[in-house]
Amino acid sequence: TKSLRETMKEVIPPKQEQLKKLKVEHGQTVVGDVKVDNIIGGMRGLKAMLWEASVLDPIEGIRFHGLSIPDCQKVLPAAPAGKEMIPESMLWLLLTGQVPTAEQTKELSRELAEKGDLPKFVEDLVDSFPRSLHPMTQLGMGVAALNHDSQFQAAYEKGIKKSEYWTHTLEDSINLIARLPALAARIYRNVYKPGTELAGVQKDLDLVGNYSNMLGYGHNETLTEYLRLYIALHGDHEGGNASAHTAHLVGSTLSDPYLSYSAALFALAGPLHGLANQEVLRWQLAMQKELGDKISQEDIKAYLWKTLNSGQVVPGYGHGVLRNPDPRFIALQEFCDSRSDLKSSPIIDLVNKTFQVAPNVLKEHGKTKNPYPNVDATSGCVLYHYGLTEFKYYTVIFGVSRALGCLTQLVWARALGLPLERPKSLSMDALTKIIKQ
Ligand code: FAM
Repeated sequence: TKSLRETMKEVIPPKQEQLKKLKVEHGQTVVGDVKVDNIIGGMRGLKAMLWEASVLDPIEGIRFHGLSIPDCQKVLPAAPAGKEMIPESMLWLLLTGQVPTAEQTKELSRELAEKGDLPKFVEDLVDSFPRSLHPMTQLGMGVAALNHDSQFQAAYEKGIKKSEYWTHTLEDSINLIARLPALAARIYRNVYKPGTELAGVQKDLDLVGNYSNMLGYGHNETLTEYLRLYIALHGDHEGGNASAHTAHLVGSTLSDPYLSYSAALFALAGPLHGLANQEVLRWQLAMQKELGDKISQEDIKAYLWKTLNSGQVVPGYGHGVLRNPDPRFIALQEFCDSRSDLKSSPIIDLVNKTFQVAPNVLKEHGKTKNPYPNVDATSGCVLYHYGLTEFKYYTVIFGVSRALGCLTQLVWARALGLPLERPKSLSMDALTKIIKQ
């Protein structure tokens, strides 16, 4: 069977040809207009970025190299004793556009475990942070510090050909993904369980098997399986979202993958993006506390209106692109439905009940373009159910996941020789001048 590197060497030349052809034959073809609304509206809907691994359809949701989430759940290999697709098989798909075999997936798991230990100075750095420093700040700083060992940076300093950039970018990306569980678990231990022992990386476990074990949940196979699904599902969501776009922008300066992904993590840390999952749980628990045990649809409706009337957003609802319930939300709901303990969990029940009411309330409210749940409407609840109740940590798990897509695109950006990103900005006066012309 072919290795990941051999597969990449095969799939890159046809893509380079495709890009060359696009440039030569269609370089001047118009694919859309730029409206003033796009410029002042956060560039919504503007087709202005190349992103190979996934495309987001407003109705169908995300597709990874053409495969929908249910497709991926059918074909992507699971952990040896598990059923859910694992991040390794998703990473292989994102990078190569091909579905890996069980053997290829296992080999990637083995490689990641082999490379999973943190350098001592990063352990010391993370241990020196105050416990009160937000876990996302710690993660971003830890990832940036890992660039001490960047192969790309070392090779660039020595002087390498542009055509070789991608190989070093790939090595850095694999090393970074391998080290994320140990880094993220160390942050969890330091902040929430200080003084307890931290398990080491086990060479025979898959990436999330190790992560769950280091978090102290290795004994809980359902939670470990959930984390596998969650981390595989969140791996990529097109290029325009804030974290992916940040990684791409920073990477386009030829910053190494560690620095690029560190920057992406700080975008993920914003409440309108990755921090939403912590907000959802806080909000649902406050609802539970206020409304008590027997909550009716009318109660939920009134609570939703109270949130909206106080000028706040309903966390976990709405999306920059999606205009339907997020298929990632559906996949996580199905996971819960298939396990009796989760099905009867009060917090998961409340998420379900909210889903039955919220879209109509949001439609009536009339502001959001998408009244349906996004993935964050449910993602934290299973963690909460199994005792991983530290909300502030949830975005870190998202951050372990999103590395798959952001780093894949960095490899492709280097393989395709994409240039420095540099859009044109305008002042309002300059814009007005153009309008008057
Ligand atoms: N509750 C109340 N109002 C909402 C809303 C919600 N869930 N979602 C959007 N709106 C409002 C929005 O604030 C805006 O109001 P103003 O015109 O007064 O500024 C209006 O509806 C139009 O917004 P939109 O075009 O529908 O959404 P955007 O593309 O601007 O924003 C989100 C998208 C996700 C930031 C937005 O829907 C939101 O704030 N949702 C709640 C937070 C959340 O769940 N974020 C998670 C996103 C997730 F996918 C992720 O990145 N992890």
